[in-house]
Amino acid sequence: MPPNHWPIRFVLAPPGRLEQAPGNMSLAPRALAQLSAQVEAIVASTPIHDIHTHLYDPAFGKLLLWGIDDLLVYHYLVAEAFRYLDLPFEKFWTLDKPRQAELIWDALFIQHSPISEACRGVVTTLNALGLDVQKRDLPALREWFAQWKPEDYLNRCFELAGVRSVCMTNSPFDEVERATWEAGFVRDERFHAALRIDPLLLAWGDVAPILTFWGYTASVSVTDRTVSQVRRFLADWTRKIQARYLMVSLGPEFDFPSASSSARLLEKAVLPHCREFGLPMALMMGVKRQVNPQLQMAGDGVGLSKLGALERLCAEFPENKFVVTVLARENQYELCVLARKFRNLHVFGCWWFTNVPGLLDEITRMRLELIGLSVTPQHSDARVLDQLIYKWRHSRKVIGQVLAEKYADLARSGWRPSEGEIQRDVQLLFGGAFEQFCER
Ligand code: FIX
Ligand code: ZN
Repeated sequence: MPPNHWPIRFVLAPPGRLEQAPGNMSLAPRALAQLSAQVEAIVASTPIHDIHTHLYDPAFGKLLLWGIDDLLVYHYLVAEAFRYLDLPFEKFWTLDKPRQAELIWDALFIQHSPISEACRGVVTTLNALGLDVQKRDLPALREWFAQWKPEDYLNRCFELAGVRSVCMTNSPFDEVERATWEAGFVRDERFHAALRIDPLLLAWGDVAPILTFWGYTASVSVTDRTVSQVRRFLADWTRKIQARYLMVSLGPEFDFPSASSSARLLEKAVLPHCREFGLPMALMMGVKRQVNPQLQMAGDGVGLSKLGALERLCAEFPENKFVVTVLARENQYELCVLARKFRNLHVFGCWWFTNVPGLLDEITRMRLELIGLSVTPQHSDARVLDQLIYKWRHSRKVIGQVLAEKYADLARSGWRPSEGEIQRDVQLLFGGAFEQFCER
């Protein structure tokens, strides 16, 4: 059930009341300020469908992370804390979660001001929840969180973030997650499923015997029989979880066409499966996994993707839909240009290291200028429920400012958007364009 009210209510200026400067078509500064306030208010209050998160339906129990300790041990903060900590990596990983959280709190919030985006996010979140961050009192914060029941807290976070629904990341290769799907449960309709298939495409040599063990007899060489077994596996899991799309993250080395098992399985099994079920294939391109394995989940980096591979996929498989984000800043422009060429390509999100205000501003601006409203400028990638609050508050702010400038430019050219038109456009940016793309 979506929350029945949103945290921020605005009184919007009635449409058609923007003032024109006398004697020409340009708007008076007061009218421009009014327009900008109207746009930012609509952006701040439009409910969001968050198309990629690592959050779980509450039925998954402990897999749904929330609370101060989980906020603090977020891998973005682990990487930042090690900039200051002298502790050996191995020692850190032997500590329990509360102790790790204390070390991170001390390094990033007490010994230094929490300036970085991920640190500021914790502060924004606590502040939005009504906690006094000024006290810098971790035990008091822990006590406050301990009073909550997960289901009430879930509603509170969705409400404060203005999120109507989220897409999970669901891996049949995760033993804990798999057991819950196998056992069955009553779905919370706010949580949509996405079938994540990284191991299948990226570690086929290890996965073939696992599929065989699960009853899908597959060999390491990509034979016709193997392809049909992989398709049967994908079909079973797509139905079981009611997947809205399939998804993989790819390293900079990914190429297409290629003799690699990734490229061959994608072409022969995954894309035909997506066509059969009418589902998009999401590609998250440009992650260099485990650049520093000592950092564990915090140890992944970035590399430049070969977008020629994506160009060929879009061109050769017009019946497939691709939903794509790229991690490298240097790939963003090429991706936008590709989206102008291929309507089976939907661009989404400022992923991970690009989810910082400066890059979100730059990338959102470029996307709006090149592909208009046929884009999903942001997803949260939240791993901890409470992060929905800051990730969306911060993103809404930047997206609102960029959009307000774009409407102001239009208004200066004589095109004044009505309130309804702005609402329609913002709904597209916050999940509507993605939903329309999926239905095409
Ligand atoms: O591959 C992904 O979905 C990434 O988002 C994650 O692997 C990454 O750890 C992350 O949380 C980035 O925001
Ligand atoms: Zn992710």
